[in-house]
Amino acid sequence: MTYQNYSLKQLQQIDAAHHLHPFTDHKELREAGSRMITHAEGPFIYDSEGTELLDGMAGLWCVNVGYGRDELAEAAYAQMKEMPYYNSFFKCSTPTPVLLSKKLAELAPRNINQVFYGSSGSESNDTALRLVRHYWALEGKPEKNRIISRKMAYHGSTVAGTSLGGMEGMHQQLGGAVPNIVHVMMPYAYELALPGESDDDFGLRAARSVEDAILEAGADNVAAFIGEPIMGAGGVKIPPASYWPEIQRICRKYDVLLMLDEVITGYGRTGEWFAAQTFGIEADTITTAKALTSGYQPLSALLVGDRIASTLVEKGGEFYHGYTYSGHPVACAVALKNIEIIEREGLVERVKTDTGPYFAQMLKERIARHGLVGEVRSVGLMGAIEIVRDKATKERFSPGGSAAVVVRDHAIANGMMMRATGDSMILSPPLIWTRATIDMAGDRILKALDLAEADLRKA
Ligand code: PXG
Repeated sequence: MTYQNYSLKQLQQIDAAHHLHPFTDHKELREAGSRMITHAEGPFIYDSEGTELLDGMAGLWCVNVGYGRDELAEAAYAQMKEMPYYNSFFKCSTPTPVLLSKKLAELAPRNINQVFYGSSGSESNDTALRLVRHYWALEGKPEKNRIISRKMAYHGSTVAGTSLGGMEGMHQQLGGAVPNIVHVMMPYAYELALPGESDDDFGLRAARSVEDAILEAGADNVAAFIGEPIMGAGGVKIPPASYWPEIQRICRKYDVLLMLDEVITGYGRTGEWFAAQTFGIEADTITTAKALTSGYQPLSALLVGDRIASTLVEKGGEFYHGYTYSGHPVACAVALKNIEIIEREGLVERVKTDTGPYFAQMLKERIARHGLVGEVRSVGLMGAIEIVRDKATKERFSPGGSAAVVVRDHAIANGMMMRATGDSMILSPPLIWTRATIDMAGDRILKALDLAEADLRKA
């Protein structure tokens, strides 16, 4: 790389002149200049000025084995030398996606034994949407094609991903969504439970909004329900324990397929390989991406349950769908090595029995006591801190969620990279975090909260 020949200022100018960024207000970016992340090691990222930041977001929910893994670079290099690319169309295959598929079938819940590859979570959700509608058409029920999703869901940024998702701002910029997708309430008790309603009662009520949507459309018109086991980009919204079993019951009762989006929760984040296992959900499709390669290569895998797969194989003929890079050999080689590392280092088990509980304890015993914090919540190494003006009444500073941005900016200035979404501060760190890393994160977050409180209460 020759970027060292450029000053930060020059890079920022070129960035502003030529590079349109995802989810970015470009006018603001041009005024501020982008932060140039230039290297990373273990749990830390570094910017061009040498500033060290503890990466509380594992990149963007993906770098589960942490940075600087030579083994992953070597796996990519070896595969590129041997065979950089060949497609998996037209009855061809290459060995790495074959072996990865076997591995994923072993790790996935028992009813899942087939994999369809893409290069992003959005692509694989597009595949999932097409597949479930195609399934019902093949079963002679083409009208059974409505999908039920949830407000605030994030399922990606393509037209299909945005349509499946429930982000209002994204829909406003879409100019017409994929038809026949409806959105029901999210299972977020802290904000939506009625006074006196228990979390479990609220969870049942939230699940029954899915039943209401099925009854309204008629079960013969509903193909599937799609949901993230824990809503990620929507603010790490963890459903009450009653929610998923009730969703499962409703889907079975009305013969509605269950699509899980585990792009964030897959590959160890919740202390099991998949959150389907954490919550005991039996799904017909599971979308995965991100941590499949720990972000070292773009790769997604739609895990397809036996019910859909057998219809596709037996009745489907040719499925007119696929991507040039479906089953890309280099990405699949990196995924295989990444899974080997996760297994060898026992990272999933460690999240379940050690770091996950310790992370929860840090949030509960240190962060939740802070005057700005209305609620903390976590499963495994995925958590959120809710910022409020008043702990007792849950009053927010302002409706737009600008208070969390103040906290985030102080966090970054104090060596802690984390996200703000609405008034939720988000944590989704690499699974290599130890108790010591969690302590360090706790110190930095507390400092950021103190500084933010001084700003926010003064304003
Ligand atoms: N489903 C879920 C649950 C996701 O979180 C996607 C699908 C789409 O994946 P791709 O690979 O197409 O981006 C995601 C992605 C954020 C943020 O701000 C979250 C995602 C992507 C970008 C930003 O939290 N999740």
